[in-house]
Order: sequence, then structure tokens, then C-alpha cells
Amino acid sequence: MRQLHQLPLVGLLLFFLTPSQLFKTCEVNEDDRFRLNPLLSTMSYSICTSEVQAANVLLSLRLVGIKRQNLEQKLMQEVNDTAVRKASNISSGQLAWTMMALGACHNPNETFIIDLQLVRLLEEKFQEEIENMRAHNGNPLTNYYQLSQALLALCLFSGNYSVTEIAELFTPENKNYYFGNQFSVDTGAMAVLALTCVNGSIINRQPEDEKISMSINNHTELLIKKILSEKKENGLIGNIYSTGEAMQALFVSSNHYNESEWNCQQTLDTVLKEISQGAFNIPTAAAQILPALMGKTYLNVNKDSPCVYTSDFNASIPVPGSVTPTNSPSSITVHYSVQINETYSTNVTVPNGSVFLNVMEAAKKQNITIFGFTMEETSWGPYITSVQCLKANNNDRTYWEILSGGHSLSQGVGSYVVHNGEYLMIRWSKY
Ligand code: CBY
Repeated sequence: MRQLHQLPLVGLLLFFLTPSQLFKTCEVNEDDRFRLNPLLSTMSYSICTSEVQAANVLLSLRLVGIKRQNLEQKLMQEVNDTAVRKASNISSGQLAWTMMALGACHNPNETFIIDLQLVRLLEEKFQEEIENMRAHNGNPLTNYYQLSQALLALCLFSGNYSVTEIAELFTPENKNYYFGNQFSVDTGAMAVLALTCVNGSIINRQPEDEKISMSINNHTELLIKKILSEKKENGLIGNIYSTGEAMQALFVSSNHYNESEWNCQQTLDTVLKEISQGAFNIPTAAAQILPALMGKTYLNVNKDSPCVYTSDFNASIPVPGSVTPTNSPSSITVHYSVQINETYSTNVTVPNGSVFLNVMEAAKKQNITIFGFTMEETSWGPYITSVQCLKANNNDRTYWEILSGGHSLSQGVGSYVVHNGEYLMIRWSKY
């Protein structure tokens, strides 16, 4: 009789032990930590820029346990302010970042808390995304990356959602994981994190729950396969900007692939090389790669656990700045075109070192009817919303795609540095 009573206990213990056993991480070793310094400098530029950027950076710093003078405190105030004053006006994913940043861990003297109202608000925003999918041919208000973020935050902060609905929504065949024919590694990775959290919280193992849990587990396994199939020869997964979140997804689901399928160390080495070449020069980019490099994931968000700070970062050696070539011309000329059905082209001369956006501005000065455009600020920098008054629309999955030499770019208009003689294009596209 006594033994029988103990059985559920043993089961419970096994349940809690298993997920951590499946967690397999790799991280930058202590001697190499100084190589992360450029990320920290970039992240300190996030104050008073964009609220989402601040939330992203704060979450990242708190997950890895880095305390930098007043940075955390200032970010904390900024993010808390967003939560208090703007929570209803921001998107599902933005609210999710905000909540995860505030609730990443707990400082004893802190007054900032995740109140129930925020959780209810996120539940509403999640439902609005789903309702939009019903009304607009399966297209959410924002996108599946944000839907996954919202689900992850709801799961972490004990919000309500229907697991049956989740199992249906997040099937790997869903078109929202793709932009055109291309699987979005960022989106897939965020979904894996959310689904892993959801599966870990299904505790009432009734036969029905068991079935749903197995189906969610299958989705995760297939998504991991898709993520691994985007692994490049140098170890990056998708591109440099999706690699951090892909690593997190792989960390939390090591039961779904063999050791031989992913060489974590190779990925780390390539990312470190990219850091030294200045690839992560946007605070959001730096914030999204850092947790994985320190072996952390968004599933480590835990509002009840105290914040732990490591000190080894302070003792780090600064990296020397890069050398700029001196013999380059002071201005360059590029070809620029806008493509809808017709193609409108021009040549534009801009100062050396200009970005795509500077080219667009110069072309706009030449002819505002043909090259006029509008943009919005996002946490990744400017996003082009319309050209020739033709507006991108999530319900139709339309957007303005930027290309160089016919290839889609993996940086935005505010960061892509253009080269002399390059063929640049902005094209009306569907994803
Ligand atoms: N974040 C989001 O809602 C964005 C989610 C995301 C998957 C995101 C990439 C990944 C991330 N980590 O944040 C995403 N992009 C989406 C969903 C989209 C679509 C946005 C519309 C929608 N439905 O919400 C869309 C239209 C397919 C898209 N991205 C377009 C573009 C191009 C923007 C061009 C323009 N009009 O200004 C562009 C430049 C690709 C192109 N060649 O045209 C683009 N995205 C890029 C390059 C990127 C990467 C940015 C990298 C960088 N250094 O700037 C990206 C990280 C990101 C942001 N997109 Co989108 C993907 C990558 O390369 N790994 C929610 C928020 C609250 O956190």
C-alpha cells in the first residue's frame, strides 16, 4: 500500500528530472568570454531607442546574469513604463518580450512585477491573432514568430490557452513557418521553444492529454529536422541572425536529434568570428545571440528565481577596433530599381559607406512619384512599408523585399552597406 502511494511521487520526480536531462547546451568557455564584449557595447546603445529593443536587451542581460552599471536599472524602468502605459497598444510579440524581460528573474528589492492583468491582456492578443487567421485565410495579425513568442510567454507566466488548439495551430506544415518557399528558422526556433514549454506543463496525463502531448512532441521533432536542414557548412543555422535562437531550440530538444547531427562547438566558433567582424551591430541582434552563447534559453525565464550575476565579464580585455581602409573613393554609384510589375531604374551616387536606405533617399530626391516611400521604425531598424504609395499588408502576405544582384538580403535597409556598381532593387513580393 505504501509503495503504491509512492508511485505517483516517483513519476512526478521523473517528470521533473527528464526535461533537464534532455537539455544539452554548449557555451563560450571562460577564457573566450572577452570575445563577447562587442555584443555588450552594442547592447548598451539600446537605451531610449525602441521599447522592444530595450525589452530584448534587458531579457538577454538578465538571462546571462550580466550587471552593467546603471544599464539594467535604466532598461528596467523603460520596459516597466511600457508595461504600465502602452501594454494595450503594442503587438502580441512586443508584449511577450516585455513580460519576459520583466519576469526573467527576481531581485529582492524590486517593485516591478508581472501582474495578472498583463497575462490576461496577452491572452486577448493571442486570441486576436487566431481570429485574424480565421478571417484572413490563415494569416495572423502579425506573424508566427510573434504568435510563438506570445504562446511562450503565456506558458511561462501560467496564462490560459487550449492545448488542443495549439496542437492544431503549430503543425509544421502550416504556411506561416515559410516566407515564400523558404523555411523561417527564426520562426521555427521560437515555435520549438514555445511548444517545449507547453509540453512540459501538461501534467495531467489523462489519455487525452497524452495524445495531445505526443502530437506536440511530433511537431517539435519535425521542426527540429527542418531547423537542422538549414545548417550551413560553417555551422550557422539559417543565417547569422537566426543562429542564436536556433541554438536555443536545439538546446531544449536534444532528445530529437543525434549528437552527430549538430556540432555545437563549430557553430559557436563561427559566431565568435562573426562577432569580431562586427556582424551584431544592432542591439536586438546582439541581444538575440547572447543567451545561447552562454548556454541559456528563453525557457530559463523564471519569475520566482533570484537574479544571479556573474562577475567574470568585468575582468575582460577590450577588443581592438577594426581598421578602416584609407584608399577607398569618397563617393560611389549604384544602380537602383523599384519593381512592381514594371521596373523603374536609376543610377544614384552616394557617399562611400552608405546603407540601402541612403540610396532610396537619394532616388526619392530625383523623383518622388517613382521612388517615394514610407517606413516604420522596428527593433531591427527601419522597415519599408510602402513604395509609390503601395502598402505592404500582412493579411495579403505582401511586403517590399530588398535585393542585391537578384539575391534577397539578410539585413534591413538601415544596416546593409552598399558597394560601388551594385545592382540594388526593392521588389513588391509575397511571402
Ligand atoms: N518580430 C517580428 O515580428 C519579426 C519576425 C521575423 C521572423 C524576424 C525576421 C526574426 C526576428 N528574430 O525578429 C521576420 N523577419 C518577419 C516575420 C518578417 C515579415 C514581416 C511581416 C509580418 N508578417 O509580420 C516579412 C515581411 C516576411 C519580413 N520579415 C521582411 C523582411 C525584409 C524587410 C524589408 C523591408 N520592407 O524593409 C528583410 C530585410 C528581407 C528582405 N531581403 O527583404 C528582412 N525581413 C530581414 C533581413 C529580417 C532579418 C533582419 C536581420 C538584420 N540584421 O536586420 C530577421 C532577423 C528578421 C527581422 N527579418 Co524579416 C530574419 C533573419 O535574417 N534571420 C517581433 C518582435 C516583437 O520581436
